[in-house]
Amino acid sequence: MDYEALGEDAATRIAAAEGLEALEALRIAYLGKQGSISALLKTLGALNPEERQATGPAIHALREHVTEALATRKEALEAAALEARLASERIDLTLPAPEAAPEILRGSVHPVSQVMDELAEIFADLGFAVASGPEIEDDWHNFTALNMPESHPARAMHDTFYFPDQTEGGHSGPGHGGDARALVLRTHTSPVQIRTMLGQQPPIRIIAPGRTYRSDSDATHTPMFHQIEGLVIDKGIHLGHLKWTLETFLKAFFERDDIVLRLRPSYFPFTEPSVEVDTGYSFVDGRRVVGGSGDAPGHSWMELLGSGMVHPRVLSACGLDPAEWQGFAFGCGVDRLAMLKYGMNDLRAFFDGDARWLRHYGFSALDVPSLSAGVGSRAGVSGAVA
Ligand code: 2NL
Repeated sequence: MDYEALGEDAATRIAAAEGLEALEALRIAYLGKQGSISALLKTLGALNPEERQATGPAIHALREHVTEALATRKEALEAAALEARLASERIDLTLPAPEAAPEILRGSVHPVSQVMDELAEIFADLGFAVASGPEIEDDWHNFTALNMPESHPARAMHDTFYFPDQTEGGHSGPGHGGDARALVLRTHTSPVQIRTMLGQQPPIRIIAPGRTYRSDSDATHTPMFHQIEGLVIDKGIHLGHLKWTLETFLKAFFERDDIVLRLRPSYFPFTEPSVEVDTGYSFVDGRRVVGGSGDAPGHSWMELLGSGMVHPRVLSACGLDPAEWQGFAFGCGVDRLAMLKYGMNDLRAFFDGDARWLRHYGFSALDVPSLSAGVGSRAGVSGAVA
């Protein structure tokens, strides 16, 4: 028998198989239990050793040839099927979603992004630029320049995520602070302000919104959260400027004229004096609503942000003469501002990526915050996409 011709014939049929099902039928016909090649292999057992030596290798080569042809064709058919699927399931993201598009096709702006845009708009009106910097910081910019030298107790309060040691003979990790090159995930956006002071001459007016990280996780803390800090450096700056700026900012943000602030003495390593800023609020329909004096009937005070006059040591670390330049700084959680304004009660849901939550609390991308139109979304406190 001409096994080679048999093999060629089989290979031709296999290469012409139109689909995976047809291919499988051919595999069974040749190599299945009742297959023609399987039958040939079975005849080998009945042969004497000489005959087996003569025909065995040819039959085995035939099986090899057919097995290989099957594998090659299978790969080609599968690749073609994938190509077809990719082509048919492609979504053209450049097309606008039609009015009746399924909800899932319509994106929305996350409340954190919305609030950051609102803050940028409010502070732009006050002459502040938006500054940004790396989320992976070195120990010097995150701590040392902010008057938190090695072994400063406030370092421990930050629950820092340290990177594994990068340098030979260097060290990093809790208890090894002070190596200026050690890398951390920034615990606040203050290093952005440090970098700004080092990089440009005063007067400086900036806000630094962005992601920050602390090794902390419970109902009110997520390992990643968002902060906004503000910094003003100029001549003759005092606490009065700080209070006016914060009051103006909060009135614009909450879109209310009756915001009342209470400044309490506090402590931060990077400010002196340091003040904690409280605002009055009351409960309306079971929701915390900012406004009024915390001393008014039915009202209380809640802490909203931390601030103070920039510590002379921080100015010096950034090459500024404290006798010539003064400034104020403040810091506050963006996630918390969003919760207060738009009424969410669980911080963790912010970062679950649940599309239903995003549909409920998200904002239309076309609804850009502007002071003239009202800095909040037109969707207002309901926060829903229009
Ligand atoms: C808070 C308190 C604060 C600052 C942040 C700051 C930055 C520089 C110099 C001085 Cl470069 N201060 N930032 C000042 C006081 C308070 O944040 O409770 N944040 C969530």
